Amino acid sequence: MLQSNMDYLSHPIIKQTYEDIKNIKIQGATNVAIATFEAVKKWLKQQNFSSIENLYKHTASSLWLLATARPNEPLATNGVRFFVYRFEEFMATSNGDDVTVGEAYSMVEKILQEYLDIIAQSKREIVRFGRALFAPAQTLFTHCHSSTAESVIIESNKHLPKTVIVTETRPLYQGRITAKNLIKHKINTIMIVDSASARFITDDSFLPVEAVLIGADEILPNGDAINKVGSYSIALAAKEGKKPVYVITPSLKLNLYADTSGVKIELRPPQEVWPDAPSELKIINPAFDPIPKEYITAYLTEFGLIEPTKLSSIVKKHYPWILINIPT
Ligand code: RUB
Repeated sequence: MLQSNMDYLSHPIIKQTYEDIKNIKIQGATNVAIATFEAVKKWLKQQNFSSIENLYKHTASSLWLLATARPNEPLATNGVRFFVYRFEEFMATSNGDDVTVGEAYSMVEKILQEYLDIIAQSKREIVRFGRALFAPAQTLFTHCHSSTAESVIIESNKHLPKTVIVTETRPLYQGRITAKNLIKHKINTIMIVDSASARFITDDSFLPVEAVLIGADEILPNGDAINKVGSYSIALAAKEGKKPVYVITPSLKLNLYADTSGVKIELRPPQEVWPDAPSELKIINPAFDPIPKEYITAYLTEFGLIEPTKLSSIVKKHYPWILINIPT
């Protein structure tokens, strides 16, 4: 059903969004999914399709192109599943022959907005649960920039002011985004280099970290999480220091199609690590770390706290369309 070519990249809106996602100008799984759907909404307004089939095929294909610009972003690819499910449902329940292209167009726009609303509603719920859960905490630890974890911290800080330790997050320094946003909300924020994480998490004589809050890019069917590189070391340190690790994320980051035995992790350009490195040097620059479920205390999702091994069945129950296979 999907167009396999990259023709959509000749369109400025799609091209710009694709490049911004690839270059991490659009950063974090939630922002990638939102940008994917917003870009296709804008692109659609400039298109003129003569048939419903073309409208459907090209919308799904351009969504898929942006959703797969980075390989570990199932919040975006699950959105394409939602689109396919809702559009086919619409065509099946309306009498196919009577639907005009204009009506189908409005439906497509409606579905794209529906998915954006699901993302927004999930975040509201996560923040509501997180506010109560972390209200009593005084010192929290976070890594990189997760817009979801950050919102929970900002909201729970309103109840009891907190100190938040943020990693700088080599090589692209996304921790600075978190730090700036926390400071804007007058939160006492301390930045550390990534390699100081274990000490800060385990040594209570310094700043007694009560919980580690991280986001997720991807959730595997077995309950493992994938998040910014460094997350695994942080989770190991948390286990050693007996500190809980909460993965704060919409449940729709579950990737039912991931190969749990050998999950593919995005490899970034070596120049991000060392732009003018000696040519003999080999640099390996993975964007993310898998975090085995044993190191995750719980996922905090729109359904509240969930044990890692239970997440997959809960998601399938609430969003049965997540099982749709997209033929690429
Ligand atoms: C960002 C990152 C974030 C997750 C979750 O990595 O790992 O923790 O994407 O973010 P990158 P959110 O900077 O490479 O995109 O909670 O905003 O979905």
